[in-house]
Amino acid sequence: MFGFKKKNDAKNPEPSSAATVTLSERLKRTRTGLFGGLFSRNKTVIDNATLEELEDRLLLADIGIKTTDQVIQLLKAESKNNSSANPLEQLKQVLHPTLKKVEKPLIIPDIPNKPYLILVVGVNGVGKTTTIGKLAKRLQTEGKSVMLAAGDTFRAAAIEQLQVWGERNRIKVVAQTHGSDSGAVIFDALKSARANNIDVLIADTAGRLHNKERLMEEMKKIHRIGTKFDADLQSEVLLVLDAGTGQNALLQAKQFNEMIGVDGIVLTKLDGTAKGGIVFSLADELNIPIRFIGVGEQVDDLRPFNAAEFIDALLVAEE
Ligand SMILES: Nc1nc2c(ncn2[C@@H]2O[C@H](COP(=O)(O)OP(=O)(O)OP(=O)(O)O)[C@@H](O)[C@H]2O)c(=O)[nH]1
Ligand SMILES: [Mg+2]
Repeated sequence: MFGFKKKNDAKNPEPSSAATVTLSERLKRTRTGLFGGLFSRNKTVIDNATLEELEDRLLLADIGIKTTDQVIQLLKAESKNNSSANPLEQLKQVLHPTLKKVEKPLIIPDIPNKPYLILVVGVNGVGKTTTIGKLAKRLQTEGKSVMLAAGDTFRAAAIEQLQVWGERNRIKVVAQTHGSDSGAVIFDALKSARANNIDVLIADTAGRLHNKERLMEEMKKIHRIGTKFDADLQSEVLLVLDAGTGQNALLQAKQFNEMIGVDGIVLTKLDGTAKGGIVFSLADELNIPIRFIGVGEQVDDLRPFNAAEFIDALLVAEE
């Protein structure tokens, strides 16, 4: 009904390269944790026992109480109204609207006052710098010129880590020394990007400072840099969240959103966790666009978030 594509991942041999690995394989832990053993191909009705089991699993996968209740209620109503429908399809249809409303891809506008600034924020270790590397490559592939700003001046190896991604993608990285003012680095990079007519400047930021309050203060300061440089500068605050941290990710999203306003989310490490259900909580509670998902450490492992594809990858009928 929503154009869900058929996936036959169960029959495929273990693929080797990122391009050939289906999303369903990458989401295996979340998928089996959520729905494994529940929906066989010949199942025609969702009975009460299945509903109870499903409810437990949705909660365990960090889908959140609110979304879980909604799903269970809707599913009960659906199965009453249309008992001959395929339960798997019913569940897909119930889950789809929640994710669809946050399916809003990152589109870089064609603007005269370049660069478009992407400020990448998030707590330490969530995958900011890696996401920047992947995103830079993706934007280059789309024909955009890209520059990076090494705004994480706090962690010792952060600048070098970004420079490695810069070399890999052959793009300039504007950096100063460890410990220098992060806002000044980003301001410098904005000047350089404008002088060189660069389409997109992606700025890395620190995930850890002396304490959480300092981090938020620093984020607010950095956030003002863009408008200080140019009051009409167009930008995106991109929050990176580690799916494996479950409900903590939701909490971080709320904090960053209150503090500086978040335009888009990248949910990383969905390949290594059973807590991928957090995507539903995020969508339901915050309604912030989910731009990308991270499903691995390689450069091609950043995928635009697509609700139907995501649900399709999670709900695969078993023999
Ligand atoms: N499996 C997997 N690993 C990822 C993904 N994204 C990032 N990582 C890994 O997570 C680790 C931390 O990534 P970084 O990019 O350094 O995280 P960060 O947010 O910049 O960390 P700080 O600079 O310390 O704040 C690295 O080992 C990455 O390779 C992903 O989607 N899947
Ligand atoms: Mg980093």
